[in-house]
Amino acid sequence: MDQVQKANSGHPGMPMGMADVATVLWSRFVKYDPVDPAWLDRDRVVLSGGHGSALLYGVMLLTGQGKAGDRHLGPMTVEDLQQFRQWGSRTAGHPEYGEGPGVECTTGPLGQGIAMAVGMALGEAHLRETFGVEVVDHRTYAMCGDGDLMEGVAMEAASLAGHLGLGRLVVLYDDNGITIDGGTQMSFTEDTTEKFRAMGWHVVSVDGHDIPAVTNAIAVARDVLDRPSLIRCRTTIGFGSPNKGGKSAAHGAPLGVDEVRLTKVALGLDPEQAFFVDPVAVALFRDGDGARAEARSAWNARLAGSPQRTAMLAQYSPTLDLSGVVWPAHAVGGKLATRKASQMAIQALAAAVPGLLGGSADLAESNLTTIKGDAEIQRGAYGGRNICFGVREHAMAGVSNGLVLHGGLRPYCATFLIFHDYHRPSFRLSALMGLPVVYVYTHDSVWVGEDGPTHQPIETLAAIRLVPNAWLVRPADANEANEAWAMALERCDGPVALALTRQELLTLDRTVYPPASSIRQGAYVLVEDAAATVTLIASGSEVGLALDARVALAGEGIAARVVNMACTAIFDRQDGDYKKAVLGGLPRVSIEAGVTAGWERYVGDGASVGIDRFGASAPGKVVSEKLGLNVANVVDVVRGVVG
Ligand SMILES: Cc1ncc(C[n+]2csc(CCOP(=O)(O)OP(=O)(O)O)c2C)c(N)n1
Repeated sequence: MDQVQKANSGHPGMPMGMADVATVLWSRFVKYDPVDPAWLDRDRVVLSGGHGSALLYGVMLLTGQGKAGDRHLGPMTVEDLQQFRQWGSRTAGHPEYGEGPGVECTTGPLGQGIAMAVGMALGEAHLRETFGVEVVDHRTYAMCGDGDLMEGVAMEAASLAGHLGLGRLVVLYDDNGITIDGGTQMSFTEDTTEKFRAMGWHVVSVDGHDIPAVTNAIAVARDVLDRPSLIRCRTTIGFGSPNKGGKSAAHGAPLGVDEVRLTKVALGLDPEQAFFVDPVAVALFRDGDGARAEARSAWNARLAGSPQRTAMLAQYSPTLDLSGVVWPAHAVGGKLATRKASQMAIQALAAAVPGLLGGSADLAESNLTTIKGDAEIQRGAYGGRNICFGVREHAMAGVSNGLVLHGGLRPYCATFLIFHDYHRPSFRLSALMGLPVVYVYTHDSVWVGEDGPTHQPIETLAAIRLVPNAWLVRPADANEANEAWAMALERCDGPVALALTRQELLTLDRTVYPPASSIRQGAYVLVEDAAATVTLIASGSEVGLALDARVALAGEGIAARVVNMACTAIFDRQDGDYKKAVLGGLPRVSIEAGVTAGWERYVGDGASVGIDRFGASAPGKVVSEKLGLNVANVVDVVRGVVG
């Protein structure tokens, strides 16, 4: 409460209500190494209700965990707590991944933490089966509130965790009956116990302020290994506060100086002292440090003796060596959908990258993402690399974030491009945390065809490009699809979205055009022409259209250059000279099967051929023709620009 009071901003209620549970959890159960918060075999603890961050920072202070001298993972100090929510501090309003020990992921958007915890538990199960329980032997805990359990993403993830029987996942639910607007009777009255049981979970209910009861519940949950566990901890929000305890008033505003004083008195604390760290509390947390150090050295010894040691440590390396990949070769003149080329690339990569795993939200047959010859991950058999996410796009992305956060794994997840919107909040977190999740988006334009406007992405490419630190790569042919995959797996600091076609694209002749690897610069000049009076800029499937339009324009005496803009985010980062050389000084026309918004940045006073309306149900070729993605329209627009 002192953190929140000093910052004059934040959420005291949940930290005070869950302090008892957190104390039991960390002091009695969580496996961690005090000197190395990044120890591979530590238990993961996710604070899904990120608004309760003050609790996590307080616990970290008491555990004393931290890597000395490390700006990000150095031990939490009282000064850190005093800087709660201030510019440049490690104690942000909501926990931010990499900022401080014990922050396993960024949380705050409710429900995401549950999905990430499921991903971590799945990652642990997979790696345990791969490398053996001697070296992979940890658990995942999550703390959540009513808000988390109301969110759809958490329900998708809980359903998947129940289906998979992730027994080493234990969720501690702060069942305080309070959210911001008041009591949960206003909006959340289902039987959570029965709901989770129906999803295949072990569920118990305890008084969250009864230390022995909480201890027993966690101990029992740890022994239930065939199902995830939900422990409903009945708590009082703002516990100890005489006037605000149990009320939504404690949720999201400082208690106030007077109420802090009254609360301290009620809890038997000295009201004159702020940020008081009770040595008794410190001892409670640190008494077990000797045993913790022993556990860590025993693990070290087991790892040293394990035949899997080299392979395991290699798999945990954040950078991937793709030099051994035997890429599929695509001959000139062939025609291949880039989703099909991606399927071939996945097989090649899976043979060389053991940490690669992933799947689709029930569209594996369309996204073409299955690793052939590898097993499906199912209940009790986690060693395979094909994940059946079911129709759960949102949890799929959250779980993939959790898989990366766990370490040792490079996940991809797949759906139609149009359903990016179904998991955009998790995609945003991939970008915010800098996690290299690969998003495989097929059916990337109105060429989807007969399924109609519900399935035809129009604004989606532009929407993805708006997310900071995300790369959207739209390869123009099969060889560029190989490059796009290589870019995706070589990236270590953020997500890569691959936009791939359902329809076939001509494989470009690289003896005529620059190599496919040129897309690594984001954009490149595909066709230079000294006589040109216009530059056509296209992405993905529209590169072929630009080339066709160039031929037609030549017939009218208009010479055109063609630029392939595969990834605007990477192009934007190139130096000014390169950008100038690519864009050139001529009038410019962009061509992309999506909204024209965003392209003004590249065409300036030029023009954009695109689709600024929803699509229509008809064969793909017909839809794209009717909506102006055809040679005649491009020629018309160019004529308008070059006069
Ligand atoms: C996706 C999302 N929607 C809304 C919010 C805003 N919000 C933060 S906390 C909260 C209420 C959460 O209630 P509960 O989980 O019961 O937390 P408690 O009141 O017990 O602290 C809301 C609506 C959010 N952080 N994330």
